[in-house]
Amino acid sequence: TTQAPLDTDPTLDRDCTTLSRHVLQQLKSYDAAAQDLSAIMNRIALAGKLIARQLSRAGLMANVLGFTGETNVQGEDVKKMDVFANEVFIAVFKQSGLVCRLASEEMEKPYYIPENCPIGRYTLLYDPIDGSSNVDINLSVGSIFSIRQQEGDDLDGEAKDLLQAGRKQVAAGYILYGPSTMLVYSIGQGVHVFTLDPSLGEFILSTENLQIPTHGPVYSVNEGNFWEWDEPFREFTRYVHRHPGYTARYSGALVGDMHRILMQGGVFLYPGTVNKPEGKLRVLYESAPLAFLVEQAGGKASTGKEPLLDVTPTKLHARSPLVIGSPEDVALVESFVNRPQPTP
Ligand code: P6P
Repeated sequence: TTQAPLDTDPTLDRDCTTLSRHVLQQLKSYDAAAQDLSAIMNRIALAGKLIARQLSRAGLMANVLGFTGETNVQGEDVKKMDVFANEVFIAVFKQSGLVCRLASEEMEKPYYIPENCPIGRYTLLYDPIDGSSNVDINLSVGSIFSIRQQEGDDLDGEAKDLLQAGRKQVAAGYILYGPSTMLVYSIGQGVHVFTLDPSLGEFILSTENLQIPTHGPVYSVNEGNFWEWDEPFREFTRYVHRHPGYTARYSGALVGDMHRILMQGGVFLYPGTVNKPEGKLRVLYESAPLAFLVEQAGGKASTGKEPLLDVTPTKLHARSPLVIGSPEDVALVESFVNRPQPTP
């Protein structure tokens, strides 16, 4: 991990690395593909700034807090902020000519941008506001994004070409709306953290080549579901209860819980349950982008049984169990899952 010099103070006109410049530096190229990716990351940063601004005023504006009264394709109650954030991503990409489709948790089918968008452009998969129930109690929430190369012409509108394993992602990351707004991304060359400087309206590089600790003290899981889990996950939880080196942290919002694990080490789990063996988190725009990022930071991500990035979803909103974080801690969870189970 390379901590950007603390004296990087833009007002002193020192060398502050912006996101678009960083992407081009990473790619060591200024060709069209590099320019496109840099421009896409810039658009994502713009979406993040617009969402951060709306969140900062949530308590003061009627159309930000609370529910819309509708339910989304997942059957979940839709928050006003979910709708706003989803529309922000569409708006910032609509005229960009950079992406051909956007697919999100809030839309049953992808949003198409047919004009000036030849085959071979990009597709954006995203969760516009993950953990939106935290908005009403002023706790951290996040946006998660995954960028893929569009393949095929998808005439039937079923977006089957999106049903690819996570290893095919071109870029992925998240925006964390916390005490400060941070954008964490990777284009396959390490993980880099940008902090929004509101006085500049720019995301400035704050940590380059972030590496997750090989082991950490945090385990992050909703133990309220304990009795619905398969036995191996219960066994893992009993193990950490008995070992003083672990501490439980769980905010109910994936991005904040994931960022803690990335910075301090440990493991986040959302196991399957008896009623929902595939778990709750969606592969394409929650687990896979985070798995891409964590592997780039030297961590691991799996379903408990197989690497998460090898999972090929069968439908747009497919879910999978998730075990993600420090390599040693993910391996510990997997050791419980892969133990020979006593025959019933
Ligand atoms: P539970 C938020 O709804 C979310 O999708 C993730 O952000 C979070 O990790 C998870 O669900 C929380 O789910 O069942 O623990 O409330």
